[in-house]
Amino acid sequence: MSDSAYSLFVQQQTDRGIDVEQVKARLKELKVETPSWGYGDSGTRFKVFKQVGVPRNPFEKLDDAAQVHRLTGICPSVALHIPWDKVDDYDQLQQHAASLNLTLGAINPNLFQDDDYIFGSLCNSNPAIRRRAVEHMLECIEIARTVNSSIISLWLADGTNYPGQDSIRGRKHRLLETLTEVYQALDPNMRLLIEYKFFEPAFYHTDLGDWGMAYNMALKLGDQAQVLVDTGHHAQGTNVEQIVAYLLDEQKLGGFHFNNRKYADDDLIVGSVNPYELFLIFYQILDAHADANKGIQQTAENIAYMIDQSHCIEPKIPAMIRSVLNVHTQYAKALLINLDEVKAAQEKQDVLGAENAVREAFEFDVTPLLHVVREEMGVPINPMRAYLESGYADSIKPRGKGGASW
Ligand code: RM4
Ligand code: MN
Ligand code: MN
Repeated sequence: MSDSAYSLFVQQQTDRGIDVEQVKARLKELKVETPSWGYGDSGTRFKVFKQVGVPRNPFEKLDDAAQVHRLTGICPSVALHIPWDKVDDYDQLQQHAASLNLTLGAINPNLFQDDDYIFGSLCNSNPAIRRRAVEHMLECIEIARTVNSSIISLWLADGTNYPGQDSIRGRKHRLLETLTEVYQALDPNMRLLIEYKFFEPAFYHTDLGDWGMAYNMALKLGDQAQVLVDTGHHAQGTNVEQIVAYLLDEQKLGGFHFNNRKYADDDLIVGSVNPYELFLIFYQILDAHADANKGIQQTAENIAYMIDQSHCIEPKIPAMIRSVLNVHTQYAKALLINLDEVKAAQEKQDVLGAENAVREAFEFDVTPLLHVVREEMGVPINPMRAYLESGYADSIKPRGKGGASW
């Protein structure tokens, strides 16, 4: 990247009233957690295509995640899914992470792959099965304690397939009861992030079907419970940015699962289908960050950015790098929005002026900026190329085929 491209960029942004040094600082501070399961084999309900070199255990998943962090500099933590990442000794797993310059992040309970859960887990009408589900959540809290993680990230697959199959209200009551027990077991530094999704695996109703249901549950539980927005978990056309803004304003937005969708819960590479949506999400976050209300500001600051991605056909490590780079790029663009200019246009009810002030930032090429940021962070200016040239993909081939999969 030529110095002149960067100088031109700085000049341009300074003229627009943007403090580039501040933008750089924000870009260096961003942290995006990658999911352990994104490194394993995954697929659709039709087929899991096995790839060569896929990690055979959680330790190797961390080895791969470490590559992503080494090259991008912004992915220092890895989310675990239990029991997919169950090990005998979590201290050992944490030490392995530390040796790779990583920490262990959100603990994701799995309440959907046990035969007992055919009619649900925390909402099941059978108290013995509800008990089992609560015990699993408590086990996850214990694991979080051991590995020094402060986030329990719950996605609940519960629901029904047919009208009348179970009492929707009854299930709602059971959920509040079971989650209350879970909530009470949290340490004071822990957060329970509640994720919603409108369908699948249940097809008639889902017990946490949308953000309002997750919000209501989080509100009833208390301050340590917040909503997690998985960007792929909305019906076609949903305005995800509005949900983000609303939850921020209520100080109930806890985190994200970034991915992209075209049709369903596709778990595609972040920003691959709709980068503008990602940009607009960051716009709402930055707007909340600049709010005079301290609580809203802090909520925006404490958002846990996580990727939830599954790779059916693409090589996993570069796909994850691509997602991380796309997040960084859209965040960089959003940081170029002149919020004062937007506000001034809003005050004049200048529709086109306001829209322009937002979109204009999206249209800048932030490549020179990101190159300088990476240079200063001591990571390769082109992490993808660096990965492809590193020989790492060859080095993991001896792992063979048939590694970890869900
Ligand atoms: C779900 C949801 C969860 C993730 C699982 C694998 O659809 O997005 O967050 O843990 O998939
Ligand atoms: Mn998710
Ligand atoms: Mn999902």
